[in-house]
Order: sequence, then C-alpha cells, then structure tokens
Amino acid sequence: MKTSKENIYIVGHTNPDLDSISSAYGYQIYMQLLGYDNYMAIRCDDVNPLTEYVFKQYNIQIPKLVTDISQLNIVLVDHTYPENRAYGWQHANILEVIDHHDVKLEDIIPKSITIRPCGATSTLIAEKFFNSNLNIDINTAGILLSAILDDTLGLKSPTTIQLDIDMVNRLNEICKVGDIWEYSKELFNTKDIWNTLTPKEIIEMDIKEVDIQGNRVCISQVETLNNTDLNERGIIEELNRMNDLNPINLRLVMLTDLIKRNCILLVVGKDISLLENVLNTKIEGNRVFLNDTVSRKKQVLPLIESMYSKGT
Ligand SMILES: [Mn+2]
Repeated sequence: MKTSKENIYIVGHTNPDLDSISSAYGYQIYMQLLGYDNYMAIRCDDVNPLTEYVFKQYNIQIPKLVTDISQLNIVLVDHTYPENRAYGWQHANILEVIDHHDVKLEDIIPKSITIRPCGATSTLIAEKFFNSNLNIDINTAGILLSAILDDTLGLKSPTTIQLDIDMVNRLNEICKVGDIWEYSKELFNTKDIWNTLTPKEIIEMDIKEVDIQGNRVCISQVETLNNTDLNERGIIEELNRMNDLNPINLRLVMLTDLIKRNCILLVVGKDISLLENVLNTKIEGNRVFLNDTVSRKKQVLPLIESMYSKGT
C-alpha cells in the first residue's frame, strides 16, 4: 500500500510554456504551505527563453527535468490531452489534474480534477492561494502574474475572464510590477527572438499537436511584436519538409502580432481546401491573413475542429 508521504510530482505539458512551469511551481508552494512537503514541481522538457527570463527575475530555480514519468505519482497541470503529456504517462499514477483547456482524460480517472475555462492555469493556482487565505511570497506572485499575462496576451486575449483580471490585480498588489500592459510588453519583448531562429526552431518553439477523430493537425504559435518581417518562405519550406517526412492532415504556423492583434497563418498539408471552406477564402501560396485573430485555443483550434465535424 502507498503511503501519503510518497513524492508527488507536478508536471506541465511537453514543450512547456511559462504557464506550465509557473503553475507547477506555484502548486508545489501552495501544497507545501498546506503542510504537504512531498509535492515537487518538475518539467518534462526544455523551457523557453521567457520562462528562463522570468524565473531569473524572481530568483526561483527552474523545476528539475524529468524525462520519464512512469511509476511516479503525478499531478498534471496546464494540460490533459494524452498527446501533450510527458513520456511514460501510461505507467504513471495520475492523481490530479488542474487545467484551463478542454479536457481529454480517456481512461485515466484522477481523484481530483480542477478544470475552468479561464486564461491560465496560474490563475487557478493563484485562486487556490487566495481562497485558502495563504500568503503568496513576492517571487511566487511574480511568476504566477507573468504566466497569466503571457497566456492571456496581457489580459487582451479572448480567453481572458474576470477571474484572470482579479488574480492579476491581487498578485500585482504583492509583487508590484506597476502598469500591467507596460509589464506585458516587457515580457513580450523577451519572446521577440524570432529573427534569431531558424525556420525549424520557430516552428518547434511552441507547437501543439491535436488529433480530431483521427485527423492530425500541428499548430505552432509564434507571438511577435511585428509579424511582417519573418522568413515566411523558409517556414513554409520547412513545414513541407516536415510533412514529407511525417505526413499529417495539416501543419499550421500562426504568426501572431500582439500589438496589431492579427495573424498571418502559414499552412501546408492535404486538407488546405477544407480550411479554405471554413475560412471562406482562398489560401494563396500557403498563406492567409486573419484579422482580430490571436488565440490558438479560442480561435484557430475551434475553426479546425468545426472543419472536421462538418465533414465537408
Ligand atoms: Mn496555460
């Protein structure tokens, strides 16, 4: 029989963003304040430059890398989809999930499930602290706040709800970053490294694979302060190369402009004509411009899902 003192590891998704790492760390601190010192945040993959920047700013060590979670007691944060889980999850003991995306749990039944459609998992972690009247230290407040601002694009993404805004304001009272939009732009600046990367690195920086009734789609999100000066040809060539090696239905790259709030969508794959149908427009040269589009989760993914449910 397992004792309650066995270690429990908190892990975000593969190819983690700041929210995956911050929410895991925040939940570790929360559980420790409640007296459970056997909870430990880990990561299953390399972190991105923004995560490195923010953890350094707040003097917190990035959670330890664990590339195989089999046989471990696990809390999943910031994801439930099997295709985003760490290697070895089939043989892990998944006790709990905390997430703000759609749920896909299939045959695992965790004892505790916290799912709310808000802007970030870090919002849900911050809410746990405040609801329990626990004090959040300045540094933990700083990384949770930064993660919410990253996931919600400075509280401007369509995924943002009042709870995100409330949590950001309360966290800001603790870590005092000042003006939220100015601080968000400072965070975005750290991410604006795209011109220093190869097309392959750009595609792989923040890529999500989804499987919709057997249709496989990869969507990369590239958040920029100006999306007009990227090597679109190079990215399309690389997408074609990837799809020759590993053919799937669609490979998409969203070149999102955080300031102008639009998106240049690059696309390859056999289902381009289906996408043209749902967009009601022609996709010329593997490229289409989408106004008022910034969210993969709230805008582009639902479009792709509707595309396959219509079956046209
Ligand atoms: Mn998230």
